[in-house]
Amino acid sequence: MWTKKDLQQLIKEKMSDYKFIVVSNRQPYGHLFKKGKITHQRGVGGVVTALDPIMQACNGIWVAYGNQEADFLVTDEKGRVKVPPDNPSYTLRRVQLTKEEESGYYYGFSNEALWPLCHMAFQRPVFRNRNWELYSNVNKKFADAILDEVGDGKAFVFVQDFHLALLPRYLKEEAASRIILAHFWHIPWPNYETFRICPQKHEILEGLLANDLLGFHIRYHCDNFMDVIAREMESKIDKERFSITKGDHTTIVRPYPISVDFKGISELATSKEIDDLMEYFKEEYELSGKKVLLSVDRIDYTKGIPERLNAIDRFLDKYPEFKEKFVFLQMGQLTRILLNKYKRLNDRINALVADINWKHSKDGWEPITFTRRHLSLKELLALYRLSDICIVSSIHDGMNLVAKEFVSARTDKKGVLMLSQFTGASRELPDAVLINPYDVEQFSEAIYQTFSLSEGEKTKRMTKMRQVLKDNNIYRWAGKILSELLKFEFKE
Ligand code: GDG
Repeated sequence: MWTKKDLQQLIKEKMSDYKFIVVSNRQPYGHLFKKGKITHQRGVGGVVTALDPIMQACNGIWVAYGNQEADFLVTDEKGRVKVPPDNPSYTLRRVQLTKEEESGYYYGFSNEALWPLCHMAFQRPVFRNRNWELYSNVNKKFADAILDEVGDGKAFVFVQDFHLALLPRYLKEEAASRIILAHFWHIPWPNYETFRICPQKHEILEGLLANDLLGFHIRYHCDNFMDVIAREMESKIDKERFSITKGDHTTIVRPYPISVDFKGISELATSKEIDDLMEYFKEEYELSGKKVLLSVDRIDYTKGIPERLNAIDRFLDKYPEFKEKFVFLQMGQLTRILLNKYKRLNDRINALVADINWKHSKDGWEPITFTRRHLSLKELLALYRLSDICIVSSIHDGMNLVAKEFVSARTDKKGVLMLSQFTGASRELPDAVLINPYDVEQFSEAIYQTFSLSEGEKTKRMTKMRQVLKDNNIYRWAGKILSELLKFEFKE
């Protein structure tokens, strides 16, 4: 089993002669104002959890977009600041973007073009030339910052996600012999029929083929990528090694299912503070004596929120005897709200919740409680622990970490996970109750069946899922990628 220590050891032993640079859109720490004073906040999510300890162990450099209000008040003239702020041990180099750059690169090309293109969620991608220009410029800005950090030395660079598809090529064009590159694509990779509509498809593929190692969550996304390359690019594909050679450069393509800090979550979830928070939520949401169904997502059209609400509606149509017996808590954080599609989705969810609650309400009881706010990690864990059923109904999701966090938090081996078959996580967690969010009949029947599972069956399923996540934790994800990356040798 991989641990935080194993990872730190690996990096210390093998990386000492070289620089190690992580690149992502989102930064591991942000600086902001609170009551007039500058304070800091740690980024959430698996990538920060896994890579922050590595960076601390190897004195690395993390390059990311500085998007918080006080970010550049604490850096040097190059945008550098030592982090973690409470125990400085590595360098965060912030890239500064103008409002226009943020709009075109982040909201525009990343989230209006690539996000819907890769998710195949029946949302039409929008390709605007100006957004593409800004996406390319920002990728160059990231490349300049990295090249400045590499200087005359040699570096292993680990790039995150779809915001930075062109970056690998820009780096290799300038310093091919001094940089070894891995890139992890956190969202699905679509099939050829879908990808071919992208006007900038060749530039994107060329960008990604500059990597030495390219990772996706699951084999299916690797297969899709290889197939797109076979049809779009002049290259040599080795299906046994899972590699692509274009010119004199070879890229290895591999699946690495991302995960969560199973041990860390398990321990935190059983603390006294979480018990107190559970009591607080039970009172706040009037949960006593009722079964609790829970969903936690960013409000995004890929997460299948309307589909889930419709399934609850259908379930109550068919089984009205469940009225007053449960509460469905939908926790949702607003994201990308500047984009019209997200505004419309939010309006649609509000309307659906109002309609369904009106239709099924009884003696002051309403089936859905919709809360739109950011939760602290501890609040999140308390909600995972107090719920009977956690529903993840994405219509497409690279992995889905909510599902894995829920299982990790259930040290009591109780609770049932209902999981969309279109999430990467469903490949590793067949003991969840699998659902098709497009099929309202199947989905609503699955809710009924989940209510009827025996305690023994629930424990059996949860025990199996916990074993899977214990072995396949976030440190394994990072360890596997970095071990592979370290096999590459610098060209003389
Ligand atoms: C992308 C891919 C892939 C949510 N609300 C709160 C909160 N969260 C946290 C969850 C979870 C994370 O956000 C969401 O992760 P997901 O994996 O579910 O989804 P995406 O954001 O779409 O992530 C996805 C992932 O990248 C990693 O590769 O799994 O498929 O789409 O950790 O807990 N956390 C807190 N408060 C909230 O209110 N603290």
